[in-house]
Amino acid sequence: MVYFASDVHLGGGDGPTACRTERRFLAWLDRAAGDAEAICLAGDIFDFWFEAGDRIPDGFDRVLEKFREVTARGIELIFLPGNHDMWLNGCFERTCGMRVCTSPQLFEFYGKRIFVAHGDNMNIAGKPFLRLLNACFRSRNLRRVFERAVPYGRILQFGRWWSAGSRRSHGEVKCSAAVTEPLIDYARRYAATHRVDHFVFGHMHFPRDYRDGALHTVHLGEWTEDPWYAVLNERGELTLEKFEL
Ligand SMILES: [Mn+2]
Repeated sequence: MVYFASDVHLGGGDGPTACRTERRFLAWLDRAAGDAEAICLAGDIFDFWFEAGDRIPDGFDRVLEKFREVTARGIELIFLPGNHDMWLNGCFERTCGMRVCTSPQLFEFYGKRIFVAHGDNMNIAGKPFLRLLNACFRSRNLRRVFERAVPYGRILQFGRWWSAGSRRSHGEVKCSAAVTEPLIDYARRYAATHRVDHFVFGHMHFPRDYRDGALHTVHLGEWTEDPWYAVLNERGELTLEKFEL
């Protein structure tokens, strides 16, 4: 089996919410590890993650320990950064044995081709402001300047504030399946020139299993509300499921 989750937003929300999300995520990883060949984490696993040198945000020891446990069992653990956790510096590979993919990926499992992307920068070709913002966010040089100019504690403080605001604004517009349409359009165009059996996207915080002819897109939900995930079975069928503890 291959499992997919995104938008867990660990550390997000108020104290009790963050505790519940962590508890669910650890339990889900345990359950998935029972029969997983691979587990693919498609971004925004953390509400805010920023590594500066070898400094990492505190409060995630249990999660990192669980990642180590999973990879020690020989399960491939793949991480595709999202817009809340793209500032990596090797911790996940070095200390947890994970594989990090910084761009959308086309995986092959059980003879099926699965396109996985967080989904935050897919349809920005005609949007200059978003392109600029995206380039700034991902620029190594700007990040280095920022790291030198701002104490690490302040970066985390700022990031947590920004993440909370970003989640709130997301929350206000997410109530309809329409938010997933741009990603479905992207998938349709991509599938016109590539063989893909299933698409898996995160980012929109709206769980949806969409089929149109041969096109199949699965949109993962957001975990501070309900823990949605997708699973690919050995027959190559991909389904969207809700995790029940
Ligand atoms: Mn998210």
